[in-house]
Amino acid sequence: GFLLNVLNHETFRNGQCDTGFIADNPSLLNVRGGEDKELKVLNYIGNIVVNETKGIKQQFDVPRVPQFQKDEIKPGLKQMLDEKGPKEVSNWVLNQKRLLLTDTTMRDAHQSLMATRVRTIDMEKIAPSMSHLANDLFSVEMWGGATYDVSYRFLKEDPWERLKTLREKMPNILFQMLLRGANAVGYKNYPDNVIKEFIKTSSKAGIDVFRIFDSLNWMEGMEIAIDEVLNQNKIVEASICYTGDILDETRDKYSLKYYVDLAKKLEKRGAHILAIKDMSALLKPMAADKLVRALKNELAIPVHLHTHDTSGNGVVTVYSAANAGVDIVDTAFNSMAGLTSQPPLNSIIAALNNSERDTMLSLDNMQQISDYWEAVRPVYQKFESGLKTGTAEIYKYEIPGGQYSNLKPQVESFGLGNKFEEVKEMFKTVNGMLGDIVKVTPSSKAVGDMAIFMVQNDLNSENIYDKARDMDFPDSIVSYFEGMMGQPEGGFPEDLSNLVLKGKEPIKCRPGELLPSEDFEAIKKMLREKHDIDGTDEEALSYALYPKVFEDYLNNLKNDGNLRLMGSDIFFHGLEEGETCEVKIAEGKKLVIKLIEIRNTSDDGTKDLAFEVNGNRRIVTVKDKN
Ligand code: 3PY
Ligand code: ZN
Repeated sequence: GFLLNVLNHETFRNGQCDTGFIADNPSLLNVRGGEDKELKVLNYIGNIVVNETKGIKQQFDVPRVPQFQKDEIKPGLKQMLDEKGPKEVSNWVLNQKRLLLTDTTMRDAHQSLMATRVRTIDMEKIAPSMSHLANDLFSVEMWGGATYDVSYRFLKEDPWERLKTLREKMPNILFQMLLRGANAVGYKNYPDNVIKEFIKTSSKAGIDVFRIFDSLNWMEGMEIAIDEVLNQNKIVEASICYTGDILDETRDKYSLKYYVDLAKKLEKRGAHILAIKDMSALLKPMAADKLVRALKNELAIPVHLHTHDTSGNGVVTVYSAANAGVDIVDTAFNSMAGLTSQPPLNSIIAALNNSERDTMLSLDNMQQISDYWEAVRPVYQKFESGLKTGTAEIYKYEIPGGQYSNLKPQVESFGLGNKFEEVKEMFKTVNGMLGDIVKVTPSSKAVGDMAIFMVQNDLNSENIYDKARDMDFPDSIVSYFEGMMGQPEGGFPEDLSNLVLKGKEPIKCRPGELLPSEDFEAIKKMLREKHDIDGTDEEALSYALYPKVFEDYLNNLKNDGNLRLMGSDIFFHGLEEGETCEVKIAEGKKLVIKLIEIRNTSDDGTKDLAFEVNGNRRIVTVKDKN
């Protein structure tokens, strides 16, 4: 086995093998070669124990999966959509008196609370219960936004597998995703054929409702996506991204009229539902009343409110919108709600009981699902932002919920850990320098990157024009000024544009018109030859969207094996001495693993760990990186 491993190794076949080769590739010592899933699992756990937890582990409760009567799954809105099409669903929504709810727990809630780290395994366990107990939800938002990238990059799992697994286990509820218009699920514009292929393939895999937005509220940035969702006969939920404050008459760039005009354009273009996307929780309760009434007056399609609870005013905003006639609102199960996440689903159900907008959802059923997530959440503690209360400062800073939980670690990663306050202040300053723009992925990332850059280099809105003349700006802000994120309301400020672009001309058209089409057949061929995978539509798309992230993921799979069925407590926290766990390595295949002993570090900087696996003793040697 060992020799075969060596002979088959790419480096060896390429003739680049030297004496350090085997030491650098300890996986070659897996006597059962690539098939030794068992050793891969032990290596993975060993590395977490030695290099992250040092063997210290908090105990976690086992989340209780709610019970339900195992009767037939009731057909839901998903069946209505499949049988009768999107218009019928949108008309049905308009005819409801009750307030309809979307649950965002599997997407925005964890994106905004714990940096998007929730793994598929924790979602799929609760999915059948959702299908039985929560089938009166309007939809479940469970895909898109940052989940696609994070899934590959940090969780080492396949987002397509997540989508298809959940689809199978929740066949009656509408699946909703967040699509960043021409930026798809990425941070830059992609060629038109990538956007179309992405929508086609994700429709096939199970997405029903596409919430489409443009990070600058630029109509042209949404059109390709809208047309393709229409083409697929799925629900187009087109968004107006809310910024500023329509109640503040001194700040009139984003007025009520601005939003209503954009909403009417989107309806005319074919939207089945209009989303108010309040990504930064800036929509105050009275503003929600004003905006929803105006939209309900002017539009013939349902209005779906998306907001966050960062300010602590989220429930009041939802209540106010409900009172003004909003059709659907985004919420998250209580244990995953509040702060930078969505307002709390269970509380809203209770608040509206026996009122005209009674949601008709069962509080008892919903409580059981909330309890499940409450037990899941502590495993992800290390990804939480530390924010403990709502903050009214969000009205000043205008930082999106999904960005807030990421900005702090991002600031820390630049060695500016003590300067989070300065960076937030600078975020506001940069927004002013850009002429007050809509800030949501990716424009919000450009503002955040620029803020960090300015704090890092002691720049301010005055000295920058002189001091930064010869500096290279962050890629995202360069791309913003090049026009590669689209055109902002009111255009680009000239001085800053000249400073950042250093003479380069920005584009005025849609970036998609300039970007050459992606050659999917060539990508598939490359993937088959280089990585020995099937080269499916999904894989080709992942490469087209995130070439490096996807190839790193594929290479990681070869080294670590597929760990997606490993429980998250083990995946993130390993084991402690004496602890036993079960690890599923494939459907129906389980390892019972006990960590017997962590031995001292040897002179060569490695540590031996003694395990017992299904009754057999195994020693694993791990490099101690400390
Ligand atoms: C995303 O684009 O991921 C967002 O959640 C924006 O609000
Ligand atoms: Zn959001």
